[in-house]
Amino acid sequence: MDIKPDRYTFKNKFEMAVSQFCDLSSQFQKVIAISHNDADGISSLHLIQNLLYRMNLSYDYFIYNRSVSWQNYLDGIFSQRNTEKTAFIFTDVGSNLNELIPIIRERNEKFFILDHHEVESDITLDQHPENLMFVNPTLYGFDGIDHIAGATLTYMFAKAIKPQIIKQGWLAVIGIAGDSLKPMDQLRSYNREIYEELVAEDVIKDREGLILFGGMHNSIRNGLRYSILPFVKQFGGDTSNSIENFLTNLGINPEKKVSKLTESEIQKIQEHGNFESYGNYAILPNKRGLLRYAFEYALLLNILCFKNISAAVSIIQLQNITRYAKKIYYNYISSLARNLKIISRKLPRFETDYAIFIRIQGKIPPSNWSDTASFSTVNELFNPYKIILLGGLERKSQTIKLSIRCTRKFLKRNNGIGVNKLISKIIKELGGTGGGHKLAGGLRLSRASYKRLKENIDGYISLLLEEAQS
Ligand SMILES: [Mn+2]
Repeated sequence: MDIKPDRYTFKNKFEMAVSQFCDLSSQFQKVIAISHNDADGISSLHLIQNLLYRMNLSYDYFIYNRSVSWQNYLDGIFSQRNTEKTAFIFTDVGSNLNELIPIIRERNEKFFILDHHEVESDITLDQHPENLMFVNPTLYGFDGIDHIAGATLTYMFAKAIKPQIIKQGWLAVIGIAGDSLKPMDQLRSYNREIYEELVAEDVIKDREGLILFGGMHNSIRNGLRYSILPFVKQFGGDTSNSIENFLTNLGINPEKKVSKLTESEIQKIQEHGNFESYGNYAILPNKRGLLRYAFEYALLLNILCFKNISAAVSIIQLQNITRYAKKIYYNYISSLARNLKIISRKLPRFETDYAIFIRIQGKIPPSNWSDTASFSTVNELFNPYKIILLGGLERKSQTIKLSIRCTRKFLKRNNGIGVNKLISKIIKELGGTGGGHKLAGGLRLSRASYKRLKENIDGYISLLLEEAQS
């Protein structure tokens, strides 16, 4: 599974893409940027827009949310002129080459794909069509989360063409924060290198302290209440006075900002609150309020991408948060903290050697199932060596709807068998619909199949493990 990244070969391909884009740019009459609908994607898009503006190229942009096939999506964008004077740049999307290559082969436009998602294709690089430049570091052994975010790759590309892009490097840090969900001291490889470069150039500031992601901009009282990374079991989602009392007893003003706490206050909070959460976080000096904090900014963008995509695209240009966005942010974060509290304390579960089933129907609204599942795994609220299946009966369809998650620890222990492989196996054995990637996915099943799944899940996983070994 673990291969050492091949920097040299990756760098070669990367530089080829840069020089090809530069060489051809004088022939481009229009560039169409397509990016992913999340914080990393929106940051990548904004970096590309900055680059194209500096190159005096005219451009359009589109956001792809994977709800339709690439064929359907691009049919709506392609122009009849079909000319090599148009270029497409995909950022943070575009690695589904099984779908994309047959489409690109039929076109005359030039395609540049800069992505860090796992490649879905059996087509080897030397079989790529000539009008495609495909740059994806995961092909060379890099990890698409820890080593290089989509916005990191986009930043490197844009900066190689226009060095002044460094001033926009804060966008890459938002992409990293949104995709990695980790304190900045845990960054590796290119993510780490560009982060250090941006700190050295004063584009961003690196701070060390108590990490309560989701509430870094807030008072310590709200920080403990709304933090979703870590979710602090004793305080998260709490609406009583217990956080105030806890802090006052320690001699700490509950209204003090998380970022202003002293070392000794931080120590006391961790010791008496029974949690450990210390590390580095990024500050964006040109922004105000919540937007100064890279993680919270990224979280806000991720939320807005689902609620209101144009608000997401516009807030990347703003210095300060809007009232509208603030309201959405607090609604989201307070319900997520409440849901994590519910799920970590009360709910009945059915546990096997490999899996934990949790019924949350009636306790948590179905629209929140997916995020609750994700953050419960990231926070390791359950045994990280088991797959989590969270959900219940959906009334209108009378089917069982499940959000399925696993951790990297699970993948590592089980030979790379993760959520997507399990889902395919279940569908093959029991029917149903669904899909996903290694760490996360969703599935719909009949009630009868769900019952059989609970009985047979360990058998399915054992079979997958045997197949992986042979
Ligand atoms: Mn990404």
